[in-house]
Amino acid sequence: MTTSDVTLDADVIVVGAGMSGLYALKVLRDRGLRTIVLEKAPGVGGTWYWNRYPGARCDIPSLEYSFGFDPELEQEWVWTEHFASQPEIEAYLNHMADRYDLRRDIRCSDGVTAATYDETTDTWLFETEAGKRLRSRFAVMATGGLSAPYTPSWPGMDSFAGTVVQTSLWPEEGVEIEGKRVGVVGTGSSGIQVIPELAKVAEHLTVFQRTPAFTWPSQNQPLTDEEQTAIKARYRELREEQYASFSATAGTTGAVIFTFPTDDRRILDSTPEEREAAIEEHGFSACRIWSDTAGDLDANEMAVELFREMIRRTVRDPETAEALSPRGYPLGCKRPVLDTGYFETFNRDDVSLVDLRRETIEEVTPEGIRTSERFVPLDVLVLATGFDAMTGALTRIDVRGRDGRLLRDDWADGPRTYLGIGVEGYPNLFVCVGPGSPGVLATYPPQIELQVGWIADFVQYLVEHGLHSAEADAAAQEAWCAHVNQVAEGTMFTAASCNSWYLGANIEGKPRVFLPYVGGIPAYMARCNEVADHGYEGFVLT
Ligand code: NA7
Repeated sequence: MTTSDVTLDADVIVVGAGMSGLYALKVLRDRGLRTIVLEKAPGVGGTWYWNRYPGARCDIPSLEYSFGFDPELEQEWVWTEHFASQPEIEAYLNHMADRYDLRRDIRCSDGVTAATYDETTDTWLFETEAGKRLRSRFAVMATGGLSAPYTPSWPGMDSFAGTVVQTSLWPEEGVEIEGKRVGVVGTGSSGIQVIPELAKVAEHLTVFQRTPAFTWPSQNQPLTDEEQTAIKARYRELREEQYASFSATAGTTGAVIFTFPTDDRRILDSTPEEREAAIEEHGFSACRIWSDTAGDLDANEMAVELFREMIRRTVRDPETAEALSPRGYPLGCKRPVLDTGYFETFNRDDVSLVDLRRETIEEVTPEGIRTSERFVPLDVLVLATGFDAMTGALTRIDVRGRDGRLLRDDWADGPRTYLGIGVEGYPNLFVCVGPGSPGVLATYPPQIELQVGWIADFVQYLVEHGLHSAEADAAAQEAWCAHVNQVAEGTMFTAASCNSWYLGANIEGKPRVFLPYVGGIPAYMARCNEVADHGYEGFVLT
C-alpha cells in the first residue's frame, strides 16, 4: 500500500495552536501544503491561553517577544508595556489567527491522544479526545515546552472542601479570591507573579515555599509612544540582531536584566567596600555583574550573599528574610525570575510564609493543609507547582513510531533527538522547539521563525523531491545528544547542587538529563543550515 491508497485529511497535521503551531500553519500553508492544527484548548495561544492567573506576564520585552516575519504586523501591533501581560499576548496571538485567516484550519477543544505511524502507507494517524481520526503525511508536534502541568499529590488532596486551582489551568471565569484564606504552593516564576496579586485581595495569604528563588525587580513600565516609535523605526535591524544572538534577544529595555556580567571585575578579588558599592548601584542585580560567577562556585556563593543581603534590606522580619534566601544551589542554575514587588509582599501583615525546608506538607484535609509543624486553614489552594518541561507534552500523548515503538518508552532514560527536531524511529515527525534545541533558553517567536521555518523548508524539500519518508539516523542522533550534553557540562545549569526543571529534577522519577541545547541560537542554526545544505545529512531519506 502507498500513500495514494489512503485518504489524507491533510499533508501536515500540527499538534498545538500556540506560538509554534500558529506559525507552522502559516508557513506550511504559504508553501501550498494542506495543513490542519489540532488543539486541546478552546482557544488559540497555547501557554498564553492557559496561564491566565492574576499577574501572568512575559519576562522578555514585548517588542522582542513577538514575530518579525511580517513587517506590517510588527509596525501595526501596539504593545502597552515593556513586559506584556498574558491578556495582551493572548490578544496578539488571536489577532494573528484572524489576520492570516488561520482559524479555518484550527480545530479547538480537540486534544490529540495518540499519533501512530502507519508503515504500510508512510502516514500518521491521529486520534483525538473527541474520538476523531485524522491522517496526514507529516506530523509537526508544536506541543510546547512548558505545557504539561505538574500536580503534586499529597495525602487527602481530593478531600479538600475549598477550591483547588493550578496557575497553568486558571479558569477563564476567574477564581473568587476576595475575603478568602488562600494558600499558594510554589515559588517559581508563576508563584512569584501570582503571590503579590493574590495578597492584594485575599483575606490572608500563606505561601508554601520549598526552594527560595532568585528573582529580580522587573522595573516594568508602560511603553511610551516615543519609545515604541524609536524601536519600530529600526525593527528590521533589531530582528536581525535577535536572529543572530545567543538567546534571540536584542537588548531593548528590560532585556538587560537577563544580561550579565556587565564588566570584567571578579568578585573573588573584590573588597567589602566594592561589594557594598555594587549593592548601592545595582540593588538585587549586584550579584550578577561579576565575571567569575558563571564558572566558579566560590565566586558564585559570594555573589549570592549580595542577593541575600538585598533580601535582608527589603524584608522587615529577619526570620522571613532568611527563609526567602536561596542557599545550597548556585545562581544560574534555575531560570531567573522577574517580579513586581515580590519580596515587599512579605512585609504585609496578611501574608505568611511556610518554609518547606524546615517542615513538610503532611496532608490536605477538607479545611486546609497540615504540615509537620502546624495546620493552615484554607478556602483556596493555588498550585504554582510547574511543569513536566520540554518532554511532558509529548510523552503524555501515545506517539507510536516504526514497529509500534512508543516515544514515552524510548525516552524513559531521557529524550533522544536529532537537532531537537527529528527522532530516530519516528519518520516524518518533526518536533518544534523540542528537547535538544535551544527551546526554553531563547526567545520563542524569533526562535520559532528560524526553527519552524527550517522544518517547513524540509517538508517542502521532501514533497518536491518525491521522497516519502525522512527519519533521523541513529548515529547522527547519538552524536547530537552527546554534543548537547557536552556543551552543558561545566555550566551552573548542571552543577551537582543544581536541581531544576531544565534537568527534569522537579518531576519524581524523571531522568536527570539537561534538556535544552545551551550552545546558543547562532551555533544551533549554523548546524541546522549545514545539515540542510548537505541534503539533510543525518536524516535517512527514502
Ligand atoms: P517552576 O519554576 O517549576 O516552579 C514550581 C515551583 O513549585 C517551585 O518553587 C517548586 O519547588 C514548587 N513545587 C513543585 N512541587 C512541589 C511540591 N510537591 N511541594 C512544594 N513545592 C513544590 O514552575 P513555574 O510555573 O513557576 O515556572 C516555569 C517557567 O514558566 C518559568 O521558568 C518561566 O520560564 C515561565 P522546587 O524549586 O522544585 O523545590
